[in-house]
Amino acid sequence: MSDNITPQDEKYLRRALELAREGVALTSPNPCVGAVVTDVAGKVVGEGTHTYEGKKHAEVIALEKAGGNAQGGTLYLNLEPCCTTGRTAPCTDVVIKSGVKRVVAAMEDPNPAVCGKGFETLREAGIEVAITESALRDEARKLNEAFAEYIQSRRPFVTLKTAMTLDGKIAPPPQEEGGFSASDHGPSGGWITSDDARAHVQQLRHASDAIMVGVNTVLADDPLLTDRTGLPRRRPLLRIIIDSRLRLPVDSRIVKTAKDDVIVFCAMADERRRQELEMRGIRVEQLPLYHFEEVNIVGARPIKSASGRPDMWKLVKRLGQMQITSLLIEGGALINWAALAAGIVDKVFLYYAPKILAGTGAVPFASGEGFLRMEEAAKVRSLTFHRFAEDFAVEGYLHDPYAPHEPLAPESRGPQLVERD
Ligand code: AOF
Ligand code: ZN
Repeated sequence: MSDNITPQDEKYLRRALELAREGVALTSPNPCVGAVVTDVAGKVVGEGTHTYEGKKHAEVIALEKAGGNAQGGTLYLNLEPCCTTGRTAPCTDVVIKSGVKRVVAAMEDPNPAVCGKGFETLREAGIEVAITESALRDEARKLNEAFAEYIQSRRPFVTLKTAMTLDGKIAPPPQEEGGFSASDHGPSGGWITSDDARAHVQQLRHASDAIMVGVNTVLADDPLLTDRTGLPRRRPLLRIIIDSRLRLPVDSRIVKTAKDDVIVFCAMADERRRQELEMRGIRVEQLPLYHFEEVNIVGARPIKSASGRPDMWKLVKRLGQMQITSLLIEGGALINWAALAAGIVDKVFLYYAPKILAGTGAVPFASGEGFLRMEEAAKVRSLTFHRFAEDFAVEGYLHDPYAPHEPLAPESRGPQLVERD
């Protein structure tokens, strides 16, 4: 798009991206945006980071700080300036009035209302616009991938996170029934991955609006599912339990620590159980079941075995209504399969410890029927490898959040639904 980007431009763009990152967990449902303004001599005269509560967009904050010094200068941004009126007036007006002669950005705004029109407005006003093609563009796109999904489809960007052994087991064979012993010692079978890998999971939680597990995970591990980074966040991490028959124990750590941040999705709400949970500040919602017979999607073949399970598409739609832009699924095996089978997973973050559990009794990464033919397997693209002490992780995409897509149309997610007899 633009090759007239100097090393100095890259330096200030990098700074804008750094400022944008300071907004993680403070901007949702808006994007993370950072801005830097330099004067005619190339000296920094203003910086800004957007936060949802602060309302003002990053470029407006930075230009206000720069004042008259912006005249003839350059504005650096990780995201295209908006040209629309939302909670604030169009930023393009403010940019034009500021007198900057150049705008350097890392990417287009995926918001269909902006999407190139912001740059166009600036060009029409005689401002030079440069968009980087360097690795900074990829970094910028990754930073706002949840926003990209949400603003186009009004549903959250879904990341499936699992820690497992090299042979794909998430736990040793389950222990006998008998309730959990609430402990701080980690999951029933012991931690799989190292402290370093688990600290990284906290970063994923920090950057997410919601976290979700199946009730079996609560029964087995009694997790807290909180963001323990200690970093500020605008809204508490919403803790979601998929619990068809409301088996969530009232003495679980999740229930005991609930503060308007726990929601249980059930299929059949036993009135007494519902009241027990609601009395403890937990929201209980009924989630429609997926009915094999009712599905009639052209081009996609529904999964018979998913019939009678919570409808994952209705779930993400509901979360979208709650302005949840990102959802982290943390297991277990049944939920992982339900999410993969439904095709709601956008990205996987799979942590591997150099251990082998073996055995048919150990819990696999995803249970259920699985995809029965190699050509049906979920394809994971654009892989990134991470190293955490002796562990490693693979990050990869099942769907591209930047690909233009229809709002909430499962049929546009590809043939991940497979008919079986
Ligand atoms: C932000 N912060 O720094 C920039 C944004 O409702 P509004 O007025 O806050 O507008 C939100 C839209 O503005 C958002 O969807 C995105 O397209 C654009 N840019 N948003 O929250 C910012 N630059
Ligand atoms: Zn704006």
